[in-house]
Amino acid sequence: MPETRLLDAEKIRKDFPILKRKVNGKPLVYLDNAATTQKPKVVIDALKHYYENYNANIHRSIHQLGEEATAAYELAHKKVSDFINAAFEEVIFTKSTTESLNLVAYSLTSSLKENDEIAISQMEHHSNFVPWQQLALKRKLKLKFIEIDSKGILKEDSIKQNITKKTKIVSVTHVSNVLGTINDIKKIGEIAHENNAMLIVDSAQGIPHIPVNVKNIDCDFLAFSGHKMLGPTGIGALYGKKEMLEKMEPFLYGGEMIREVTFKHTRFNELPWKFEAGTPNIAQAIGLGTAVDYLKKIGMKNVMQHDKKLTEYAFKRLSEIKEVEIYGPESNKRSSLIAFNVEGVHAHDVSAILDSNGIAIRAGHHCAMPLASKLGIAASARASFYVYNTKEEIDKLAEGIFKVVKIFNAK
Ligand code: C6P
Repeated sequence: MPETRLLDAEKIRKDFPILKRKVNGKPLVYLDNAATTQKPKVVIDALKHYYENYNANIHRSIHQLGEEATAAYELAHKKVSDFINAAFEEVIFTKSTTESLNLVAYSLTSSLKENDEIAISQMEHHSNFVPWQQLALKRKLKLKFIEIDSKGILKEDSIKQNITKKTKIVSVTHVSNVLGTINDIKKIGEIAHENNAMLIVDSAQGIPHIPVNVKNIDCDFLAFSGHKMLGPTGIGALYGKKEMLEKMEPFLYGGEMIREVTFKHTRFNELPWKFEAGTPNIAQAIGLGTAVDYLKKIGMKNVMQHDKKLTEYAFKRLSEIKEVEIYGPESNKRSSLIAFNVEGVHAHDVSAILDSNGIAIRAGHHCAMPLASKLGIAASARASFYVYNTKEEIDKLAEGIFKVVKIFNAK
């Protein structure tokens, strides 16, 4: 299908069985897509079809079912690597972004020495924060933080100050799951590479909404989760440049990741299997491949345009409510989510009242506690959008927030 076709959210909604349900007697308005997205019927069917027709372990059994499962699993690998313009051997399936980032952090441990520096940013999710913090503590490394400005954008001078010749690793989020900020990862990568540091990108909130070409970004590693891009839970991926992955130690040892084992030594398998020890999440991988097909059919440029338009509209509607404080940059500099607070009302109460109206959002620290402390808040409410959301749903969100203001008589 050509990329120029406009995205028809009403038509897309019909592919998602869950969107027909009611919550608290009201039609479900699902605006918690940054936490996880809903699944189209084709993805649900792919899982069912695998279990009902060719459930078997992969890369082991020579029988018919084993051959079919192996072929489907490898096809899913190909679809995901093509989706981000990577080579087949450069994409490792993991269970999530979290596991992907931990894999890199553990596997790079032996290449780091005391006083080496790692630069992350103040807006990182715990998944791209705690692994580096713990690694720094264990190996006596220095962890540096690229600062954000008052609009929630990474400060250019702080990027330059914190990435120096001492820096070995720069690991930043593509899109903040709280501020919505889209970071210029290509530019950060250029600065990292000028200093001989590697760039790791947490694209958990990027890939679902923005066309990603790893060769163009020139990142060394990039992590993402299937469940935030219409795929099942339990499947994620790590892209790594081939030369990097070849040098790296395996993260897990066991079956599948070996070529030969003797009583004395082990020879590891070729990429990407060297990093996929044990029986993988086969059904989930196949489901992710189907989700990628679905997104490609819509066209990622259309996805991005739709999400951008909705976010701009939501930003405008929420900005009209004087009791609402929005965190992060202007709508044209952010991806498809808006975190906010209603004056005098705890975010959990905002969420509970919206839920009673069938509207699902997230409230809390969003697994980014250092960022919350930087913003001077304990929690925020967050609405996040995807391909099946409509302007009418944003209007319902705005009406719901007006109700919150009325109930709490916030000033
Ligand atoms: N953020 C949110 O509601 P996992 O849980 O491994 O699939 O993804 C982790 C992760 C990493 N980085 C970013 C930027 C993320 O947003 C997330 C997941 C969800 O914001 C759940 S905490």
